[in-house]
Amino acid sequence: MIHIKTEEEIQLMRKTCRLAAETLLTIEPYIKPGVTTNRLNEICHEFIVTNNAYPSPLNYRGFPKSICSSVNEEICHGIPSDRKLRNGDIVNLDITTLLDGYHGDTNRTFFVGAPRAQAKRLVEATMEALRRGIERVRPGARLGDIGAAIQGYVEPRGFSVVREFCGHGIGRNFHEEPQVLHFGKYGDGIELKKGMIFTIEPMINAGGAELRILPDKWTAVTADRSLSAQFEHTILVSENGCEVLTRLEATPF
Ligand code: EYF
Ligand code: CO
Ligand code: CO
Repeated sequence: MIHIKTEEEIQLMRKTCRLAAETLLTIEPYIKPGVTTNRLNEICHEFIVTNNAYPSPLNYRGFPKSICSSVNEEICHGIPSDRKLRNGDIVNLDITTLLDGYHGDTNRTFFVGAPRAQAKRLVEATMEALRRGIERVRPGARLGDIGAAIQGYVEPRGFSVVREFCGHGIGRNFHEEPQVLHFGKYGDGIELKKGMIFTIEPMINAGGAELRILPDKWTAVTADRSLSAQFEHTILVSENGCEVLTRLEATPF
């Protein structure tokens, strides 16, 4: 069952989503060659708990850290570690906050130092794919419209859409119905209704779509070890369109 949020719940979702977005903004200046992903995890953890919230990934289904950090060929659910980021890497930081009983979820892929041309193309295409998915969200549209817009943008550019992970409803639970696929056909799937809240979080690979899970049992990587990028927002279906709850005025996307 898809939960339609009340006005009171929407207010609480706005607060937790703003905090998740502010965490991403706060961490950005620390993303430099030489920093470890453990240090980025610590800074995000401190910021979240200082704001009276809890980092939702920590202990979620046994996940050991407060954020996910996925570098280069890592698609998602990378575990922060003592790995030092290097000039030319790309790193996705995925932040989810639990504030006053509600979860807000957002992520973005950052350049570490100077990006290589292929990484820049992939990251910019992934950001644009999310923007095109969001553009489809309004009452009366279908879930398939979102996936079709994303797939239709990235595949002609030679990139591929990861199939195994999807966006999700969110609210009192980190993961709720519906599942939001990042591929599909226009007109397919359930109809979007005012008051639904879900994430869109396309994972786009520079090579093939296939993935492997590393022996740590969490980290998904591209099977061909090509680069992978991701961006995520939490979205409210509003009267005439949508409200991107994790977008800040200061954030360029
Ligand atoms: C097979 C986890 C469970 N799952 C999802 C648990 O929606 C997310 N990000 O946008 C999201 C974040 C995390 C997450 C962090 C930990 N988990 C990971 C991998 C497999 C799995 O169960
Ligand atoms: Co996320
Ligand atoms: Co998510």
